[in-house]
Amino acid sequence: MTDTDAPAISWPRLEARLAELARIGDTGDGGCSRLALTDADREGRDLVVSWMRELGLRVDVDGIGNVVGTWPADATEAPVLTGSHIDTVRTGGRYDGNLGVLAGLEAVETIITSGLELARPVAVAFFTGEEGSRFAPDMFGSLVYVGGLPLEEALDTVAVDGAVVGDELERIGYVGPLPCPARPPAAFVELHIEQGPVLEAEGDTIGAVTGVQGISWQEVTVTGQSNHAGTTPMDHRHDPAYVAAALAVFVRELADEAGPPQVATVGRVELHPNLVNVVPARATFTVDLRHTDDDALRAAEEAFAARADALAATEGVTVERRSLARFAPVEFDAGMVDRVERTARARGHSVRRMPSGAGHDAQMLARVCPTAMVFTPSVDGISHNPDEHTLPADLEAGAGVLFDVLVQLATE
Ligand code: HGY
Ligand code: MN
Ligand code: MN
Ligand code: MN
Repeated sequence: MTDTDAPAISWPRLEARLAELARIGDTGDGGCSRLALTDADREGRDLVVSWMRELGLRVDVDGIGNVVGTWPADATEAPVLTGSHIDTVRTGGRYDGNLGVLAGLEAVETIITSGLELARPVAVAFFTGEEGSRFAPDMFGSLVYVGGLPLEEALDTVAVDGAVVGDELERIGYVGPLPCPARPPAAFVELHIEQGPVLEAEGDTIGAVTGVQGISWQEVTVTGQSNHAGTTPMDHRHDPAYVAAALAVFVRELADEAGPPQVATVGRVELHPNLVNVVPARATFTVDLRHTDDDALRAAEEAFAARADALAATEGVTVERRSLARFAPVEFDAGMVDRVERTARARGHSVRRMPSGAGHDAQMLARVCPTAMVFTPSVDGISHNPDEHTLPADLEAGAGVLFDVLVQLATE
């Protein structure tokens, strides 16, 4: 699809939609905050759904709030599906997830206006709660979509702020009749920013993503004895803050010693009662461990558990570990990855085959259909940060590759 008379996406239209969606939950510093199923998320959903309806797509909502826009509207066959997520972390950027949904919408709109003869329907989706930061696990909606989490269990999930998923879906009006799990699409392709430093460092424009590394999220609750900060001798203390801090240092040193691709993050820490002159009663924190090799990931989990138990014994506290998410590494369909690479090269782009450090809805869709991802570079490798940025030319390049891959899959 590279000759001059071939249909082409409209970058100005895509750029305008990215900017309009970014205004919802705008944090004033270039970023977005639309935590899953909050009012800001609802506003973003309503805007994207209005664009889907203006295009004449059939808009289906399933029981966990995933939204799929299908063309033709009367299609009954399994579509070629694209999409991503529009929920963000609290300090999110404007492209994480949003690019994949809006570039997918742009591709579908271009397919419609070009009058291309389709062999199968096309569709664009946004999945509920991909970030997993308000309620876990991440890739929440797409996991239910593919049957990896029963709908009833998902609806009963409690968010970090105490809200219940089912109540939140009702509140924002996104409980739909489409059954979960969904009928598998014919194929799935997701465009996403890399969110890391590799493409920029290597000077490549497109990533042909080979798969997604394994993810292990735990919530750790350390319970000790609250006491007076001034009167309690150090050898009388059962201090959860000390154990939490020691474990945060442990996972950092574990990852430093293991070297790439092992990564480890303590992202959320809460102390109770969280007061300057009280030895805490309780420390609750999260540990995010990731690795491309599942055995290495399991070894890191086991080392963490052993260290936690040893510290609990010496400090006289209890440590409870609760899994929030555990996904083994995923390999994408080799033929689909080749297709992304071939298509990007045909457009004259430099392409790199690479695994994804971040989790994505595509890793769930890979369970039920041939799946691949297209990456575009992240400036300074920054993401989950208001400074998240990708050059317009790279955004347009990614959207063009996505369009070509979708057209191939829908017309062959
Ligand atoms: O955590 C992740 O990798 C994704 O952003 N949900
Ligand atoms: Mn994302
Ligand atoms: Mn993200
Ligand atoms: Mn993702």
